Amino acid sequence: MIDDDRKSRGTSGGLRRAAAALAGAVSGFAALAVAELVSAAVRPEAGPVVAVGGAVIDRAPAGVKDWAIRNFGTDDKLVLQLGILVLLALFAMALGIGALRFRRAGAAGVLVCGVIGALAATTRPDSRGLSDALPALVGAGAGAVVLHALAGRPAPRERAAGSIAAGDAHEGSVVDWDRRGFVVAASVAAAASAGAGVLGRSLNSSGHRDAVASRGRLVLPAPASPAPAVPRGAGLRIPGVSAFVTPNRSFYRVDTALVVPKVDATAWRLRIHGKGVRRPRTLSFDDLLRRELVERDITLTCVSNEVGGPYVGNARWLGVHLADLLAECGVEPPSAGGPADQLVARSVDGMTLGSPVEDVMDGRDALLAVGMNGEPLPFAHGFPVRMVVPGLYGYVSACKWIEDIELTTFASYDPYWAERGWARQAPVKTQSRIDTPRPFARPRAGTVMVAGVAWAQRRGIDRVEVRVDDGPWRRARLAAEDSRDTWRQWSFPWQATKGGHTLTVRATDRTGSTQTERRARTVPDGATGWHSVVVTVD
Ligand SMILES: Nc1nc2c(c(=O)[nH]1)N[C@H]1C(S)=C(S)[C@@H](COP(=O)(O)O)O[C@H]1N2
Ligand SMILES: [Mo]
Repeated sequence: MIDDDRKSRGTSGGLRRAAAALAGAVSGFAALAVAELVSAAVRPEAGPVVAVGGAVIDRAPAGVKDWAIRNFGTDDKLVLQLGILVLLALFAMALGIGALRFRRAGAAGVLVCGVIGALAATTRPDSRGLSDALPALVGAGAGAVVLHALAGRPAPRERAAGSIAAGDAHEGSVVDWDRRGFVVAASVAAAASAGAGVLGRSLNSSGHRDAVASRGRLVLPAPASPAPAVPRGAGLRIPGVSAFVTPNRSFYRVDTALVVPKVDATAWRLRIHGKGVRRPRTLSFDDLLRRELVERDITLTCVSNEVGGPYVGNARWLGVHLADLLAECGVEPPSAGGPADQLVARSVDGMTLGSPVEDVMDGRDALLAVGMNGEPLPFAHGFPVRMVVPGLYGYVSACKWIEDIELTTFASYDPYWAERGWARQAPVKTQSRIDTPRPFARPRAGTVMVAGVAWAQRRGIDRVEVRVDDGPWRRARLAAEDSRDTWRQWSFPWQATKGGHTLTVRATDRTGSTQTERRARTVPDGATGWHSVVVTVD
């Protein structure tokens, strides 16, 4: 009898705690759903998960971006958002259990979360002010009300009726709480939240309708200066080698945007101003399209690309020469006496990237690009306009969703990544990569094609060499060169013998300098070292 009694007591206490955790989870869900709905009225980027995620990214020191990219690749943002949701869910459940004892404290805890979300939203670089605090605050208010209401439910019914002395109604008491009332209230709250969340989601995406329509309508003008045809033989027909032109859908993506900005091209403006800009200008998208368009093949590389890594791609860009536009605004490079040595590009999401004015104006094809591989820029790659500067890593040049160009100096302003420990100036380093065979492949003995890509934008690739184990360096066959600013494919027919082997590659650029063997991390200005692949020949 005693045992039975204990058992029923334990079960009832466990059930109450489970119900309380559920109440917490439902109130957290309600808070997020209402926040989503309010963010549709304010702007999607002010939603608390996006804002907190963005704030985490902003505050992550040098190396953390790298670590995230290394471990999660392009899924890093998904992982971050899921992490925030899991933490929130756990915290909400803990608040629910806490509310069993201290009903007000539970609700207060939800409000504290709201304040954190509001602070994150209003301190993001793209914040539009106090209105950005609304989604988190209103959401938390709704969550607090739901928790307060639900936390009253698992109370013993008899206590309210006064039939049991207060002292007996402690947790674990065998008296039953109002289960049905709780289940009904929790279900209603969850269903209402789901409704609010779905409505918020759909409003948020329809807010992007104008942007999507402006991209859909866009017909890119023909270039006045088309890209020279890619020479025959620039792309080797060797299975496993990266395509010479990287298709847009497989082009790597690296940015801090948790929500891809969707900009309406018809409302887009670009402002050019700052030190030494004698004739500041603001351009519309049509202003840009009316200019002479050039088309160029340019290989873009991320500073976070490890030796052998995937963050490099080659595309055919369509755009206007940035140097011409700057010259029209009266900008002169430092070598001609101009006072500004740094060009800071700012995106609609508040990202800042700084390039040397000298590089942008030295005659290279520094572009304000509107097209990528024959179509308007995809949203993820910067629609409607982005910068592309051959020879500079993306983080110091390739501003996506650009809306502002300010001429300034390196001494007076640090853009986003420079503030986080990355180099202020970062030309692309000469690199090469083995695409095939893949690491740990098991090719058959005989002729095995070793092949891959090498790049040294602005300088061009002069030579690629391959070494088997500790043998001599031997020249690989170079595919035809498209331009100095594009990567170059190479191949090496290897007479493979049975056993384990290490294949290593190195490139030499046209300045005569050979890719260094010295291993360097990606922070602060790009990885160095030789790429090697270990295979077992059967
Ligand atoms: N607005 C914005 N532009 C940005 C970034 C960013 O985070 N935000 N990342 C830069 C970095 S680090 C790189 S390598 C390139 C990558 O361009 P992609 O995503 O089109 O490949 O974009 C650059 N432009
Ligand atoms: Mo990058």
